[in-house]
Amino acid sequence: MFHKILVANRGEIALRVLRACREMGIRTVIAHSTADADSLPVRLADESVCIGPPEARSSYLNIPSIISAAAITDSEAIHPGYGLLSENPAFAEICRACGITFIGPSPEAIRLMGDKAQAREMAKHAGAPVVPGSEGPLAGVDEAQALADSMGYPVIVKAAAGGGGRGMRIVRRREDLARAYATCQAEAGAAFGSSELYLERFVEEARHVEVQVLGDKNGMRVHLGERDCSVQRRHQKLLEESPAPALPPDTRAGLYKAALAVANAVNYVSAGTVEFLVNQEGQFYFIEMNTRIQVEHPVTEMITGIDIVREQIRIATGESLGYKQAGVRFNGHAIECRINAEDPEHFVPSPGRITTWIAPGGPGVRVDSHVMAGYMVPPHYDSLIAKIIVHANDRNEAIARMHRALSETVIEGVKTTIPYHLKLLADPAFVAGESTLARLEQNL
Ligand code: MV4
Repeated sequence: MFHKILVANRGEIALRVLRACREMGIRTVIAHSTADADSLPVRLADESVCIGPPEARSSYLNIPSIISAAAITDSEAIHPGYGLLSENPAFAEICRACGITFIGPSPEAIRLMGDKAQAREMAKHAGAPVVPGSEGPLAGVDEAQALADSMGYPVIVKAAAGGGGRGMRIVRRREDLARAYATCQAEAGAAFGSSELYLERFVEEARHVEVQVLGDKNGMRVHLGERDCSVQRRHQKLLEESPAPALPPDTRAGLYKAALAVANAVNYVSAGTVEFLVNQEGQFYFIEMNTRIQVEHPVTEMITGIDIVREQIRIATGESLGYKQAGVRFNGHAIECRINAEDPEHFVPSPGRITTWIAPGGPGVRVDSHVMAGYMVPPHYDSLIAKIIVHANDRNEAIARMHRALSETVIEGVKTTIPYHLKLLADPAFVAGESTLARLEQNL
């Protein structure tokens, strides 16, 4: 087992990784920016190294600084958390070249899945259903036009280097395709340094359902069930739950089989998430694979009792999973609400000082947060300040428990998304388990 791990992240996920290390008897180092010098993760880590100014580009994304911090502290491994450098194949390669273990999948798997057009081909060959669409990247607008005409509208044009909702355009009419193609191409080139595009039939009223997988270095792979993440706004997830409500049993079984087929096809090691769209008929389609720990991992931990961060660390050292699929048991229902320092109506960031912080507690409530009273929410990073996760026997009990937990939470000094969540939990369509991607954006 590792003796010392460097955490190359901030906020609640940095704290989450530190907690796993503590329980495993592993010493910790946190690499942090000047803006986070007084943060809880810095206080709780055994050692800390300041790696640069507030702007992520100069600190949390500064590879030479982070590698130097690992070298001077004798850290054997780096946990990248989510976002930042977590899905950067060059960073994983540099770690490898420097003799530091990157806690995550291989650079090859990250690179392959980072090219969404290639990932789609990969999934198709592995036998996972994909949305009807282009084969690999599009050669040009003429190919896009011909394909869309033959498949029918609406279609969605996506950047191969995008993902997570970035760099995509829905096209509902033939006459809008050429323009959408051109803007998408220009945006992709500017944002990702690659203007490759691919095209899919647009799946209307879909649900976003993802399957958590774990793979060890001996080729053992299991799934940890699914999460429904259909409650989103502008591609930002707001609430996630497991199991997915109202999923037909054969759809669920098909999702698990497809997710494992994709993971097996790339010899996937560590924790990963295979994303699908599920339509109103229960048909499902692979869309992307995320090669990192995800924000919403706690809902899976609550229903399986498996500490996913601990598993990532164990797997990185070469340990075997030590259980088979039948050894993974699912219990009850879990819901996570993301609490952002944002205006709940318009979702614009609301940075500033938190004057009052009363966290919820009691049976079945988990709070993952780096926040405390007096904490200054910096304007430089994403606005997630807490994740409130509840676990209960069934979905209705979990909804009631979440309502109770949010009602006892007091956060003053910044605006938060709590009022949005309280409204959502009382929404009849949500309670009925009928939330789909588009509908919620319209209704709430
Ligand atoms: C789609 C789709 C419908 N059809 N692909 C956006 C995030 C990324 N992971 C995939 N995304 C989508 N891909 C096809 N072929 C719908 C989404 C989607 C979405 C679309 C419109 C409005 C909100 C959305 C939220 C999540 C996903």
